[in-house]
Amino acid sequence: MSKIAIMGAMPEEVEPIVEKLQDVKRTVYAANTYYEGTYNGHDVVVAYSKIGKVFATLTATVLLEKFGCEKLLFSGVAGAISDELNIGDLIIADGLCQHDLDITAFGHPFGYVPEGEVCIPTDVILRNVAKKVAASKGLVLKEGVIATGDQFVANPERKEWIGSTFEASALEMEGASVAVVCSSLEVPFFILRAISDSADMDASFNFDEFLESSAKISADFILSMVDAIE
Ligand code: 4EH
Repeated sequence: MSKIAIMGAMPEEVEPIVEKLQDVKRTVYAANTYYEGTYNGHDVVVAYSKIGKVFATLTATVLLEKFGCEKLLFSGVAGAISDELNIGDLIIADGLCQHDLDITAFGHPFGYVPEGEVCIPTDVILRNVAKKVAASKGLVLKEGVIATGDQFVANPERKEWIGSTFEASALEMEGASVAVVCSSLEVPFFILRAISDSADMDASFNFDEFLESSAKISADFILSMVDAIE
């Protein structure tokens, strides 16, 4: 059985997972804390990165390169773009893009830099595991592009622009970093988010109210996925 990394950005996103681990060993490395343990016999390493693309890149890299994880599952919350996503709904990323990456002055599309790609696809096998788990629990899983950027979006115009430019269904601040690290190192990865807000004028208010409950919905699903892998 392979060693699985489970990553979030905020403490609230990983606490429901860390509290279910057995034989936990805590390691401080690169100014962050990593929790190695087992979940129903599966070896896992859990960490939250802190918020944003740079911290997420660091943590994903450490999980793969120092701890030797062979798969990475991200659990957390997101702002909805699609009208079909309500607070508490789960969405899995089929691909991730960086909505704040802009060298359009040189004629490139938004989100693109040379030798990169606008949208990085997630692992199809892990997506299929998620669909099986959802079916067995009678849960609805939405699937779509998730847009990442170093901004908490609380602005209807910005949200619409991200939605139309990248055909994105939801947005957050870490997923594309994980995608860049994992695809570069050829490690299968999966990004799950439960909706905490709609990235509009009420976003910060809704976020504060629903962070904990939505983070828990995502975390519970990720733990069921660990059971279903291999
Ligand atoms: O890790 C960051 C958190 C918000 S910033 C990205 N996460 C939550 C997802 C997310 C999100 N991202 C961008 C949920 N809703 C979002 C939105 N825009 N509307 C944060 C939150 N609380 C305290 C400090 N920073």
